[in-house]
Amino acid sequence: MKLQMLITSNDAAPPPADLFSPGLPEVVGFRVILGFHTVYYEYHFINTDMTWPAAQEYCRLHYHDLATFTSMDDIQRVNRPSPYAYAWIGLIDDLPSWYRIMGNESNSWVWSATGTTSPGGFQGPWETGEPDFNSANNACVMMRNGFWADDNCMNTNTNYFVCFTGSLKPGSKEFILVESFLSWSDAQNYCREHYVDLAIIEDESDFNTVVNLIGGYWVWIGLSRQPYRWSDNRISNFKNWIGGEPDNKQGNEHCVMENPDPEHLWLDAWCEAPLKVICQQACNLPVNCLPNAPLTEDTIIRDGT
Ligand SMILES: [Ca+2]
Ligand SMILES: [Ca+2]
Repeated sequence: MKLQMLITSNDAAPPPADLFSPGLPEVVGFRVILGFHTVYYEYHFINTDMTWPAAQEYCRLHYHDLATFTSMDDIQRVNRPSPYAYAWIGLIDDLPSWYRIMGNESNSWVWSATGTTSPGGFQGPWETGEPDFNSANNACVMMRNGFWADDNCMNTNTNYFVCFTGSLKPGSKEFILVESFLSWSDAQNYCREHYVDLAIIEDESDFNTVVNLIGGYWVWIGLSRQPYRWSDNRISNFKNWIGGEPDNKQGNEHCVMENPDPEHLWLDAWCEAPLKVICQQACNLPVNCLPNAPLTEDTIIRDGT
């Protein structure tokens, strides 16, 4: 929220006049970039034990948010006490955005054919205990016995799968059962090459058609997700996991902490564990940040879609 206010307040300058000169033909749907905005972030190590939700609340109240790290350089910028214990960072596999819900967060379920959730929020019935993000690698969805379950996306895990052809218009899709064992990604490639994509199931009609088609087979459908997102919703694929992590070992490890080793490698852990915290503060210009604060920067492109 603070970041939004900060961007808006810094964007008070009018856009270049030539972009909005009277008499220019209106271009519908054209994307107009209004300006670039560089945001700097300083990190603050909080030497107090808190759960992850309490840490998020604390950082949002006193700073900007929990820390986002986009590089090793960012990680090395934090001034940490010595010695110190594990500390929460802003990365979370946010349960309310994917557990039996078709949410719109960056770690929610999306359909392969559209890259988005179901337009009407439709989801099939999940098996008891599913989805469970088992072993921190269950992020692709299969159907079996009329229910959905998340399963291992790795190449060694193969199943039959269902493609579709036709259009996305309700009632126009035709589903095809492919009786070959492929991983979820290979099945996606196959469907895109020979049909349209892996099956997208957007309503009861689609669902019942697929149930009747597959009988007792276990099949991949086109649903998957990218686990983890940053508390401040910045997009970064940078990860710094320690070997063997994340593992969601207890089935409840949805929050991410760094360990005290020199590389500050990451582990997934139970969100209610009391740990130290790393917050971040956003500031407009380096001179607005605290003196001697370790800084990182991110460029925000604000557009006028
Ligand atoms: Ca599972
Ligand atoms: Ca773990």
